[in-house]
Amino acid sequence: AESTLGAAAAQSGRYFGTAIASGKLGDSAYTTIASREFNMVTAENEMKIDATEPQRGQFNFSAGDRVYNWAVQNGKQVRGHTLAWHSQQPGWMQSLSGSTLRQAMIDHINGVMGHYKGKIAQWDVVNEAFSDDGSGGRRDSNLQRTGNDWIEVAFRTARAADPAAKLCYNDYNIENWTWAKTQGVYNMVRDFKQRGVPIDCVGFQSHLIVGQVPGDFRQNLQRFADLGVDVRITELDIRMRTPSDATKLATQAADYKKVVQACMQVTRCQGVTVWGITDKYSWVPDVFPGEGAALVWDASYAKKPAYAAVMEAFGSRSHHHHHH
Ligand code: 9MR
Repeated sequence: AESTLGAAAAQSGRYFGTAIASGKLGDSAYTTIASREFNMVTAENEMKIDATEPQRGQFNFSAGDRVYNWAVQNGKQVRGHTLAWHSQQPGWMQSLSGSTLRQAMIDHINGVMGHYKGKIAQWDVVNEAFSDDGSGGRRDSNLQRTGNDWIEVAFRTARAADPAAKLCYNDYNIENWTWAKTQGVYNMVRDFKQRGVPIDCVGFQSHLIVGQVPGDFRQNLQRFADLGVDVRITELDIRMRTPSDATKLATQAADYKKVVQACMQVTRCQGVTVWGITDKYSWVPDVFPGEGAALVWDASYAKKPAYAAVMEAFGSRSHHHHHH
C-alpha cells in the first residue's frame, strides 16, 4: 500500500494536487505536507491576471515563479490558473471594454503562456464564464460584453501560444447534471468539439457542502468525458458549519471518498486537486462566515478522517487502518 495521497493516486496514473500560496512557503509544517502528499500544484492566486500583468504590457512573474519553482524542485507538475476571468482583473483591465479589452485578453494569454511555455501541464484558459442565475447562459462581464466568441478566441490563442499545454474550461456548480449551468457548459464544450475549437479538458471546481455531493457526479463526469475531453476535479473542498464535530467529520470523509471514487470510475478523469492543505488557511471562512473546516488537514495540521477516506478511494489504505 502507498503511504501518501499522491502516490496512491499515481497507482492508477492519476494525480492528487493542491493549491499552493506563495506566502505560505515559509511555513515548514505547510511545506512538509505539501512536498510529501501531492504530485500536482496549482498557484492559488499567483498566476491570475492581477498578479501576472499588474500594468498593461508589464508582466510580473515573481510570485508565480516562486510557486512554479517550488513545485518543480519538489517533483510536482503544475496546473496554470487562470488566463481569462471576470474576477481578479487588474484595475487597468477592469476599465477596458470592446475591442481594446479583447486585444488585452489576447496579449495577456500570449504573455503568460509565453513565459511558461512547455512548463505547464494544464491551463485553466477560461474560468467561471457561466451564470448562476438558472438560465444556463453566460455570466455578464466585461469580457462577455466583448462578444460571445471571447471564450473560443481565448482557447485558440492559448493553443497557438503553447501547443503542449492541455487547455481546460474551469467552473463551479457544474457537478450536478440537473443544474442549468452544467448543461450550459456541456453545450458549449459539445459545440467547441463539433467546430474544432481547441479544448482538451473541463475542470469541475467542486467547492461542495458536507452531505451534498451530487449523487450523479460520476455520471456527470462521464457525460463530459464522452464529448471527447478529459475531466479533472480542480478545487475540491467540502465545507461545513463550524465548529466541526466527529459526526460532521465522518460525513465529510464519506463525501471526499464519493468525489474521489467518482473520478476513479471515469477513465478520462485524470486527477483531483484540493483547494489548499490546511483549514488554517482556507478561503472558505472569508467568503462564508461561520463555515469552514473544508480541507483534509485541520488548522493544527492533523489529518482529518477525510485523509483515510481519500486514500481508500484511490485504492490504498492509510497507515492508520493498515495497522489494525
Ligand atoms: O482561494 C482564492 C482566494 O485566496 C482569493 O482571495 C480568491 C479571490 O477570488 O480566489 C480564491 O480562489 C478561487 C479560484 O481562483 C477560482 N474558484 C473559486 C476559488 C475560491 O474562491
